[in-house]
This record gives sequence, structure tokens and C-alpha cells, in this order.
Amino acid sequence: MLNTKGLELDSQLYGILQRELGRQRYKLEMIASENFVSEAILACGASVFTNKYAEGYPDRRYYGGCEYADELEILTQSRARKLFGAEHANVQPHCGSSANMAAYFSVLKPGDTILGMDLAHGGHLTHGAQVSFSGRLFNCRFYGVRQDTELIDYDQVFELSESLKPKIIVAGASSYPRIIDFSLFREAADRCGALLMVDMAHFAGLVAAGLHPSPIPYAEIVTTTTHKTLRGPRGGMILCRKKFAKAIDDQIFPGVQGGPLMHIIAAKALALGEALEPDFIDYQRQVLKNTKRLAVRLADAGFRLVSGGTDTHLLLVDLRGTGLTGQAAQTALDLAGITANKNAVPFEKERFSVASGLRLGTAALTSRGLLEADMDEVSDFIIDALRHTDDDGRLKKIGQRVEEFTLRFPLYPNLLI
Ligand code: DSN
Repeated sequence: MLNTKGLELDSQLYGILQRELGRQRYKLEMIASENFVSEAILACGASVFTNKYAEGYPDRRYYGGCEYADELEILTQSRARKLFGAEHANVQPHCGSSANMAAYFSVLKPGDTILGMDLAHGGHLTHGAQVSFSGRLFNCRFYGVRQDTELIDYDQVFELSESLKPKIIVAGASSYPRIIDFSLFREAADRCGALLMVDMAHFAGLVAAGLHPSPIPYAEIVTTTTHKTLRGPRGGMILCRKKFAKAIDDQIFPGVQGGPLMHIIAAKALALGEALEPDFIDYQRQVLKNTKRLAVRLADAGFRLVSGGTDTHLLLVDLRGTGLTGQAAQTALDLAGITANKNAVPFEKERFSVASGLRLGTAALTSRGLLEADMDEVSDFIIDALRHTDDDGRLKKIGQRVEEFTLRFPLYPNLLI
């Protein structure tokens, strides 16, 4: 149990923390980018390393007293390299966006061309969207999925890379439910002389477990977050070939960040250690089984899944033709005790703030111990809620059943907040 002595004196804050723990415990967390860390990882995040400034890198710090910070960062880097078979690891990025920013800054100049996946087809804001720094600083162009298969249009990747001659091609996505063929991206990059960067934030845990092809052999630079399927603390990480190590390190610090969050790096070290254990593979296998089961149940109930299914921890329901928007589905599910998010589906016309899709992931529920049979019950809750989005009374009743269901899978039973 974390030592929270004194915190109860701040009743306002204590109440907020308690309510958030209750929300996580008694609702079903199905946001595809979220997960539940171990209590030991929570403890690392709350450790005394939060007090320590350590700008720089091991043995090259701008502050005294960094001997243990050095030990910690070296340990974390070595675990990251070992887990993914990478030549170099930078474990300081505060998040995926700063990892991507540093990666671009290490090899691009403002105005250079990036070829990334269209946000509307499953890409990420930092892969070139106008509203992000990436779209403002660089000339960003996009590939997407084919309309007939909803799989990445690799022909388009080849055509665009040959005609645009981008400096870098970015592979990776936030709402693409299928395996990505990195060998084709490598070939496209080689043909036009581009670098290949892979943002594996969503499927990093599957890669670590050997259940998704690894981008490491194909890409010069691989970025990730540590909190999605990898099941670590909220944060980022960059893996790269030795040749890019100095440029990447210089762009994380002092390029885009100041002091690293050493308490979070401690939590990353533990998460990477957990991911090196054999039972992490069992966990990831179960994630895949649970997502497939959910996909089958939703499809059997008449919901159309983008690309017809899933190979990963997430799926995308296309709500067009059901009379529902993504926003309406998200709101109804929330009332029914299920947390998920609206998401664009390829080729749709709705605004992003409304959207026609619903993204669902199983990484967090699997961490709570749910198996396929439990996913059947979860699917029933979802289907019931999506069929009765206008009936608040019924949605609340589903929410009560969900709460009872969650009691079978205790979450952080020793924590008070
Ligand atoms: N915001 C994350 C997601 O939900 O996929 C991506 O960074």
C-alpha cells in the first residue's frame, strides 16, 4: 500500500483521488491506449526520485547527486535494449509526442517532407496533422487504407514515396486494428532514399512478446509510449540504430525537454523488467484472444468492424448505418459503466469531435484477469447499451450490472486512493 499519510487532511484532493480509483475499479476500461500498471510500478512512480533533477545523461549530468539516477537510467536503457533487441535506447521522453518530436528534429529540418498515415485512417496527430507541431513545421503528406479492404494501401505508400521523395516515412497508427508490414515500408523507404520511423506506441507490448512483427530490424528509429500494451507508466521511449543515438539524445535533451522524470524512469525500468518475464507473453496472448472474442461477438450482433476484424489489442466499430455516432455511443457506454472513445473511421464525413466509429481495446481488462468467457459478458453489456442509447434508465441498470461484474476482478485491492 502506498504511504498516503497526511493526504487525508486535504479532503478536496483526497476525494478526487478516491473517486478516480472508484471509477477505474467499478467501470470497464476499454480505451485501447490505456492499461493498469502493477502496484509496484505505481510505487516507483511515487518514489523519492520525483525529487531529483538529472538534466543530461549518465556520467554527463548538469547536477550533482546523480549517482543513483545514473544507475537507474543505465539499468532502464539496458532493459529496453534487451527487450526489443535495439542498439540504442533513450528512456527520457515524457510522452509519445515528445519522443516523436525529438525523432523528427534529429533527422529533419523545418519544411522537409514527412509521409505518414492519415489521421482519419488511423494515424496519429504527430504523424503530420495540421493541428500538431508536425503539420506546422514540416511538409506532411499522407497515405491511408484502401476503401475495399480497409488495410493499409501499400501501393499508395510506394507511389507517394516515389513521387514526393519524403525525407522520412512514418509507419504506425492509433486506431488501425491490423498488423503492419514493416518490410514493405522499408522497401518503399529504400526506393526513395527515405529514413523509416515506426511509432509502435499501441502495439509495443505485442512486439515485446513476439506476437506482432518487430519494427526494429526495419526502421532506423522506433518510438513508443510505455503505458499502452507495454503496461508501464505514462511516458515515452526512443529506440534507434547506434548511428542516430547522439542526434536522438541531443534532441530529447536539451532539444525538447529539460530534466528527465526519474521517478517515471524507475517505473519504466520495472515495467520493462516485467515485460521480460515469461508471463508477459501469456498476458499478451490473452489480450489477442480477448480482442478476437469481442470482435466475433460484436460482428455476430450485426456491428460492422473496420477491416472485418482485428489482429491486435483493438478493434474499430463502424457505426454508420446504425443511426448512432461515435459520440452518442461513447456517452451511452459511459452511462452503462463502460469507458471507450469515439474515433474516426476511414472515408467518413463526420467531424472528429462527433465521429462515426467506436474504438475498443482489451489490454486493460485483460490486466484485470478477464478471459474469453468474461469477454462474452462484456460484449453483452456493450451490445445492450448500443441498442438502447436513448434509454437512460436501462443504461444505468447496465451500469449497475457492470459494477457487480467488476467485483469479480478486484483492482488495486490494497489501495485507499
Ligand atoms: N492518445 C493515444 C491514443 O488514444 O491512441 C495516442 O497517443
